[in-house]
Amino acid sequence: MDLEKLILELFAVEGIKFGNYTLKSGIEAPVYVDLRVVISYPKLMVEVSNFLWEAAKKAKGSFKTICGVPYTALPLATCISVKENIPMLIRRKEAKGYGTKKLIEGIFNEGDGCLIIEDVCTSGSSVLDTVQALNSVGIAVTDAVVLLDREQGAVDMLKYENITLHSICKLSHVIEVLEKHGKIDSDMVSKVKTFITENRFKPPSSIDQLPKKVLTYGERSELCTHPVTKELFKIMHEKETNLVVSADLKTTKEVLQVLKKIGPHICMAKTHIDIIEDYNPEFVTQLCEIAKKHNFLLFEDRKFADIGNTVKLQYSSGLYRISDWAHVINAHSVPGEGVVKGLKEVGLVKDRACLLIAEMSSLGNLATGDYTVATIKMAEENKDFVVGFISQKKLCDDPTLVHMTPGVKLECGKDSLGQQYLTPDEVIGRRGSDIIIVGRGIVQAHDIVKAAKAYQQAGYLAYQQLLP
Ligand code: 5IU
Repeated sequence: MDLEKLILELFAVEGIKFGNYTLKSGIEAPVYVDLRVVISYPKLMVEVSNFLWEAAKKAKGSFKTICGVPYTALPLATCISVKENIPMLIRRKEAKGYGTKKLIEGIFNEGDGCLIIEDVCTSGSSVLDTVQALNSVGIAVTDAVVLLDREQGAVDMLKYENITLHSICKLSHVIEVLEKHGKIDSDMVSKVKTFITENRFKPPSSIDQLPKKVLTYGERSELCTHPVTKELFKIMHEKETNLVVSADLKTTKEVLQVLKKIGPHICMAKTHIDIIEDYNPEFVTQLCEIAKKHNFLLFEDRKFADIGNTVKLQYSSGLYRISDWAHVINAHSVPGEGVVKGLKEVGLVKDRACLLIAEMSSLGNLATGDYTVATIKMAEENKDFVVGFISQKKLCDDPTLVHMTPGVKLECGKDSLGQQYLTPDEVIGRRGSDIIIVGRGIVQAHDIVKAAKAYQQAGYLAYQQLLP
C-alpha cells in the first residue's frame, strides 16, 4: 500500500474527520484526528505499523526496545514488536501517584535505547511524557516515529529535548491528498491550513532561539509596571543574583538564622509558613526586618488551589495572614480563573503579586501540555496581579513576566520522593528561566554561606553568558 492509499483508507474509516470540533484545549478546529478506530480494522493496523517501522529505519540513535505512547499507539507498537521481533516496553499511565507500581513494564537495562511509537502528534507533549517516564528509569530516547504530524510544534518541541521526530505524513499533505481525490473542497483545505498556522505550539526558548537582544534585569525592571516585578528585577540587577532560597525549615530560629546569613546572596526568600512548629506573629516581624535589611523579597509558597472565595480567606485570614507580609504568593490554575480573581481581591490593593504554577519539577506531575498552555493564557489575562510563572523553562517572551524554577541543584539528580533536579546552567542558560529556587542544596549544606555563594555565582554567570 502506498501513502496516498493509506491516507484515503484512514479517511474512509473516519480516523480523520472534517467539520467543527472543540478540542480538549477548548480550541475550535476544522479537523479531527482520532486514530483509535484503526484497532477495528486489523489489516489497516498492520499497514500502519509497517509504515511506522519503515520510518523507524531513519532513527539516528540505536534502540533495543520500542514503546508506544499510551493508548492508541500501544497496539501499533505490539504489531511492530511481533512482526519485527523487537522487544517492547509498556509505559503504565496509571502508575502516576501509585508509587509501588512499576512505571515501565518489560525487561530493560539502564542505558538501553528505546524508540517511541506514536499515532498523532500535536505539540509533542504526550511523547515527552512517555520519554520522561522512560528516562526516569534510565532508558535513553533519541527518536520517535509518528504516523501523522499535525504540524503544531511537535518537531521543534521534541528537538529542544534532543529527540528527532520522524513522521510518515503531515496534516498539510493529508489534506492535499484528500482534495486531489475529491474528498474535501478547497474551502476546507484553506480552513485547515489557516488552523495549522494559527495554532502552532511555540517551542520553549533555547539559547539559539532566544531573541538576539537579551534584556538585562535592569532593563526589564524599567519595563515592568507592576511594583513587585519592578523591584525584583532591580534587586537582581543591583545584588547580581537570580537566586531564591527555599527555607523549608521547622523552627523560626532556623529560618531567621539562615536568612540572616545568606541574605546578601538572594533576591527573594521562599517560605512554607505552615512547616514552622513554633510560629508566632513576632517571627513575621523579624522576617520582614531581615528582608528589608538585606534587600530581598518574601515569597510564601502557599500554592492556593481552591475556589475564589476560599482562597481569598486563606490568603487574608487565619493564623498566618499571608497577605500582610508576603510580597509574592503562588497558585495552581486547576480551579480556573476564580482562584486568581479571589486572590486578586485581597492582593491588588496591597500591591502584592502572584505566580501561576504552569509546570512542576516532580516526576509524573500533571502540569504539562494543554494545562500549561491554559495557565499561560490565564496569566496573560491577569497581568495586573499575576507577574509570572513557576515553571521548568521559559514559557513566554514577555519580558515583564518572570519565570522561576524550583528543583535546582549544582548536580542533576533526584530525591527519593519524586523531586527532579536541574543545574543552574541548564535552567537559566538553556531553558531561559529567570530565577533558580534552591532549597536543600543550600539549607542542608555543611557551609550554607559558601553554598549560597556558589548558587548565586552559577545562576548569575549563566545569565551573563546570555547577554550580548
Ligand atoms: N517546589 C518544587 N517543585 C515545584 C514547585 C515547588 O520543588 O514544582 I510548584 C518547591 C518545593 C520546595 C522547593 O519547597 O520548591 C524545592 O526544594 P529542594 O531544592 O530542597 O528540592
